[in-house]
Amino acid sequence: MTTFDPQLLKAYFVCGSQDVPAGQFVPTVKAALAAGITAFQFRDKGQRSQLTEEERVATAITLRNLCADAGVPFIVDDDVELAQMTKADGIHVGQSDEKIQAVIQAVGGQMFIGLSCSNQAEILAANAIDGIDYYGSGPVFPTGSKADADPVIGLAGLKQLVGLSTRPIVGIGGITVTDLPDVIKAGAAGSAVISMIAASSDIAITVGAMLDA
Ligand code: TZP
Ligand code: MG
Repeated sequence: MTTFDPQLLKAYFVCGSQDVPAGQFVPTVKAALAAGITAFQFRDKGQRSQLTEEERVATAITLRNLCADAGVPFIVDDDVELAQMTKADGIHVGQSDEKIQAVIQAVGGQMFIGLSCSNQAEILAANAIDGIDYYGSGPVFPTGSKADADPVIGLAGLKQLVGLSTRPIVGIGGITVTDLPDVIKAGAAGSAVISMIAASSDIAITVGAMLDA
């Protein structure tokens, strides 16, 4: 079990098969790991997923092992069973996913726990719950990667949530290379990104910019 360290939020790659061209999920994550990402979240979901349920589990195991070899925490989005099955280092849930209290009951102490919080009320409610390690807040900017994304909060909104939070926050949503320093200036511990890495023409340079921000 990897203990939680806020530094792992610095260059946080979120990805599923729906985010990359056919057959490119594992190679893209491999390239991101080689480039030095500090965390990987397995988030394979929705109608655009290219995987069957069986392939999804097999791919999760493959990526779990690649992360372990690289010494990078493997985090599962929104699936307690898959997180337990893969002995994930962490799980990330949204406000509308499996209820956070049930997730803490199920896997608290076994893995670290992240919760999406996109407004003041959600941050304040989450602060009062023991057993959460970090918050993911956004979308900071408009995103094309999540159909049901919450309203954009902007850098000012991110800064406000950081001010209210008792826990480290990773910014998410529409973050591009030029935004990275601003996300850190707003007080976030790092950036969580899909397309910045998944659609990058040079993953080593992109991840390098995340680490340097
Ligand atoms: N949660 C809030 S925005 C988002 C998620 C999963 C999508 C982030 O993707 P991108 O491509 O970095 O905007
Ligand atoms: Mg979710």
